[in-house]
Amino acid sequence: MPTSGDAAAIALDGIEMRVLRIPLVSPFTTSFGTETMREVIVVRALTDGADGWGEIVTASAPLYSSEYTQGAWDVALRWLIPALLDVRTVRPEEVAGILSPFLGHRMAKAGLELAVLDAALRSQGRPLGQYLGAVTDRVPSGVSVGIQSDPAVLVDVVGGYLDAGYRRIKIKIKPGRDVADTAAVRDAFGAIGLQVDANAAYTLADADVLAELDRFDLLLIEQPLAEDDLTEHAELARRLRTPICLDESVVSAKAAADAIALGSAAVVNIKAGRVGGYLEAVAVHDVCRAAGVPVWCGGMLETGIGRAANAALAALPGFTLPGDVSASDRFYARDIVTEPAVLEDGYVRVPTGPGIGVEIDVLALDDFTVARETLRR
Ligand code: NPG
Repeated sequence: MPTSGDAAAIALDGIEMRVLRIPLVSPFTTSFGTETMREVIVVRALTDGADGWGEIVTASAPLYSSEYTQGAWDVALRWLIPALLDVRTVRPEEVAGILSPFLGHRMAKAGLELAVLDAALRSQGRPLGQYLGAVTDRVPSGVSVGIQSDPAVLVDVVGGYLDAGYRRIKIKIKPGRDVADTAAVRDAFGAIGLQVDANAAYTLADADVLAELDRFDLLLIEQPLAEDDLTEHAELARRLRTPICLDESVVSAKAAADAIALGSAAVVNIKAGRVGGYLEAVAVHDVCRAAGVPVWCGGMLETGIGRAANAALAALPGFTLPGDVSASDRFYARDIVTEPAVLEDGYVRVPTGPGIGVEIDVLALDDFTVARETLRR
């Protein structure tokens, strides 16, 4: 939990939700599919003072996890928002407890909590980074590179990101597109910071193929096995030299503690959406830090709202590896904030303004909005 004191209580007058569809600058392919469009929910907490903004990072289909945009939309409007409006005067630290009777739906809860947190911190003129416990004013920026048509194209694409200044490369892998892709990037660029992400595409039967990746001196291999394969990840860890990092499996601070105790995770990817909010993300950070397990900040193709909040989170002291906190233009030609995150010497700045520290570009927000609903008290 934040050490520097709780945030203010805010009086919630209502909550607005919008579904946005924002085109990606290039298709993004993972082991579970290709996206050309980001479908995301933007949340606005309406108060008597400053409004607060949050983002629900679900994708349109339940392929990364069980959550998806229309599911989040439904549970938020039907259950989560009414529960918050019923309490009305709420502190950000109370949001998770108010929503806890409703099981799962962590991304939906995280987006709502962020909107309340942003409103509360704006009312106090207090930056999110300071509230969460940030210790730096900029974070090293890594980039996540999707599966390309072949290894030569992958090398071209990675070269472009290295030229732009990214400090760490993560490539997506899947069965049949692993060893050759990784070899091509390692051979082309030498001793860059390189890691791979399987998005749960393998089973323990693939251990021998995954062990072939050991020779590339990767920073880590991310989520090789299924979300609930904790003991299998521990078994795999005994067979690999490459550190195993968990993403999908770590849905809470408790899950992080269990994974560490079992030997399933030597590194943890922290995504606020996946664990139910930025406050739980800090709790995951604290668990990992106490255990000496390095963490880094994952990404869910956030708009400028979540991207600003991720930069603040990634500035906490346990984030000792570069995260997927890339510049906005890695994904978007046009963002929905007035000052999208940019890359400066391979770093992204932690916003210093109140709350998430960025302002909404209302025209862009309206242009990308495909659905909109407001619940009021
Ligand atoms: O930089 O925001 C980013 C994307 C990072 O690769 C990334 N995200 O599995 O971590 C992941 C992956 C992802 C993308 C997950 C889309 C879910 C949806």
